[in-house]
Formats: sequence, structure tokens, C-alpha cells
Amino acid sequence: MRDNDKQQRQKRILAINDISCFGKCSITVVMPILASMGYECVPLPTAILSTHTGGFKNYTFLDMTTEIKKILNHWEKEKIFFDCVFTGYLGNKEQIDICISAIENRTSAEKSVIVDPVMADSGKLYAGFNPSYVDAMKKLCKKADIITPNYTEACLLSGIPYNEFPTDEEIKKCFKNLASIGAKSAVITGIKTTKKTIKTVYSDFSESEYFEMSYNYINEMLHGGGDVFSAVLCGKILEGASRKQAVKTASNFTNACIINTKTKNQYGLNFEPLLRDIKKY
Ligand code: PXL
Repeated sequence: MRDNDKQQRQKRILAINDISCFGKCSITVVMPILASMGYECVPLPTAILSTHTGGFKNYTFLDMTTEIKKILNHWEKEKIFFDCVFTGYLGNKEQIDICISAIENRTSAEKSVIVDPVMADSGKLYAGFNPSYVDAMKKLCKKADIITPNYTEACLLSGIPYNEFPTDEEIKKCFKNLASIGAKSAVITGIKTTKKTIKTVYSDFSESEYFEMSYNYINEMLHGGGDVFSAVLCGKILEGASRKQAVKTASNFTNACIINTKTKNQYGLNFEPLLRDIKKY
């Protein structure tokens, strides 16, 4: 039943993302975080890789497009519905349409949709993505209650040139253009303001809802921070927290994980030991 027993039932999240077996990102980050926040998190794996694609050579990549269509067909027959669709790394443009169909057909009436448009960082698209994928991603962003691009992804989606140290005017322009692609709100992560500071900015595109959080920039190679951030944000939004509180908790938790990570490489954030205290952030 679609909306049965809404008060008592544990919320069920559909996480559409890849399984990078090694490297702590995507589903291997999203599932433990959302489970520790009390949710049922159901994976729909877009691809299975030996590692993520950043900083490793010769990784394996199994495209799961055919299989995820079959999985969704089975769920349709079983009448399985979700309270939230949370999308991350998608293997190709067809999977963008599959996500849109899942949002339209496999959700409860009061659904939350969180889109992390994973495709780029540090001014560059990740391996395997091209400008036509960026265009297709705009269609998915239009379906979202909130999108969580890093600054590179926000520039690509909003069509403004990437600047490593953007001015406040550039950031505002970026939000203005994101509004025009049809997303309801956005939180842009990883905006470097100086060599020492990095900030996260949220807006629902109105003048009144615009706030930011700044941190010391730890200038080292670290992967999976965006996935930790968006998973915590997703959990807080489903909990009914205000957007300000959700962004604050997600930013503070991610920053604490970064500080807790002693190996500064592509092996991901040391987030697991902090999960039991996630409520404190
Ligand atoms: O964390 C983002 C991400 C997710 N999935 C894969 C990736 C990356 C970033 O490089 O390669 C496969």
C-alpha cells in the first residue's frame, strides 16, 4: 500500500549509486550512514567497480543498466515504494531516465528527492562523462527537492566558467542559473574562498534563504567527502530538520571525518568511528 501507516513505519530510502568496492564512496558510504541514522536504505547499483575512478589505474567497471531495469520491474510487481529517492553516481545517460522513472513511479505521495549530480571535481569532468551527460543531468535536477553539487558540478550545470577561487558575485550567479534549470534548492559544497578556507552555501533561490558555513581547507587528496555530506543531509531532511540544521550537521560531520582521516589519499574518509555520535553534529 502506497501511504499506509506513515507515522509508525521506518522511512525507506532508494539509493541509486554505484558500488565502488574499494575506496569508500557511493553506496559503501551512503548505506552505513543512513542505517546509523535509523533508515532502511535500499541500494540500486548503477555500476560495480573495483575502486572509484579517481586516482586508481585499471579499475574494473561493470555497467548495471540492464539489471537495474529488471530490478525495478520486479519492485513494480511487488508494489514496493520509497519515501525518498537519493541519486549519486550514474553510469550513463540512460540511467538518468531510469532515475526519473523511479522518482515518478516508485515513491510515496510525500516523497523527498535528493540529487547529488556526481560527475566532476576540481574543474574537470570525471573519466567517462561528457557535456551531453551534463545536459541530461539537468533533467534529473529538475525533479529534485535539493541538489548537492560540488562547485565544479554547479558551474557545469549553471553554464558558468569554473574559477578555483570564485567571488561572491560568481557564486550568486551560479545559484541564479541553477534556479533556472528548475531545481527547488541547492547546496554547493567545496567552494574555495582562499587557499585556507572552503565553504558550503545553501539557497532555495530566494533572497532570504541563503546561508553558508566555512571551514579550514585541508589541502590534501581525499575522496568520498561529497558522498558523506549528501548522505547525512539526506538523513537530516527525512528527519524533518530545517534546511539550515541539515546543512550544518552534514557540513560539521563531514569536516570532523576529514579531520579524523590520517591517510590523505584516495582511500576515503575515516567516517565509521564517528557514526555512533552522528546525533551530536
Ligand atoms: O565519490 C564520487 C564518486 C562516486 N563513484 C565513482 C567515482 C566517484 C569519484 O571519483 O569515481 C565511481
